[in-house]
Amino acid sequence: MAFYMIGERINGMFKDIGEAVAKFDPKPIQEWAIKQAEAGAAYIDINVGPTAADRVKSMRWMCEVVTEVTDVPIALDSTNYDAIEAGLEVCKPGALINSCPAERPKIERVFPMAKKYGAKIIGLTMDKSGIPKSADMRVGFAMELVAAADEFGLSPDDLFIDPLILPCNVAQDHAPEVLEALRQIKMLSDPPPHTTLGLSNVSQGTPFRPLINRIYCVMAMTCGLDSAIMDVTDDELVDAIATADMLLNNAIYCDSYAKVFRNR
Ligand code: THG
Repeated sequence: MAFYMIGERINGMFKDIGEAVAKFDPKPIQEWAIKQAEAGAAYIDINVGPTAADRVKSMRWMCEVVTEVTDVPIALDSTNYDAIEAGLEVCKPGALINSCPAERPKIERVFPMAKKYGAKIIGLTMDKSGIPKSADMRVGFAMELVAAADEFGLSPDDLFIDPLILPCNVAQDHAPEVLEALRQIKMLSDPPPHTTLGLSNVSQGTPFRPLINRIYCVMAMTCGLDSAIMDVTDDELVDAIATADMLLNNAIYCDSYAKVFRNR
């Protein structure tokens, strides 16, 4: 089991990217694509952000400009499935759809689309009524998503389950529930689905962001986390992941294991 780092930085919520999307200026987007690829990102997340005028047009354009500068596959981050499909049309097979909740009409739109374009899916452990608190309810939604993958002809390797971490300053009680959900999600099927988190969510609004991200990531890895949408340019976070991966015996020890992880 290798750990997949998903670069979070090409998101219109960041000022430089939001401005680039508004002006259709490819430069900051391509610079961040190259920087995250060099840092070892397995996927580059693309989110047009909250202010994009036309999400379909912006997503297609952002995918095109990223594809021009790197072969690293794209994670299409949107709740607008027309925008995701527009992106898939210009991406190579092997993209990641971010994301689909455990809700029937949405599953019926997204899962066949993944099959058609040879994409993988991040499935969210939530439905119309929002994000549940308990591990048990998160696992229940994960079960529905694992069953849906089988129904639509996708393998567990095509599915990443995201049990949805929230900021610890406002939803502290969710953090241990997410860890327990991760443990159980890894027992739902054999082979199990992948797991992921929007890691930076956990520290939003706190003054100790890198420390909280790094500690929670390692804790979650011991519970079965095998990917994260994260700041791949945070060297201390990447080194912590490389070390945890080695100590979990997922990667063979060598004196330069952290370097090997980054250059893999
Ligand atoms: N699950 C899935 N996808 C996701 C999330 C998730 N995509 C979006 C998000 N959550 C993960 N990506 C980010 C990107 C940035 C930040 C947090 C999560 C972040 N941004 C700064 C902030 O809000 O403070 C912005 C700072 C700035 O403006 O410069 O923290 O959970 N599947």
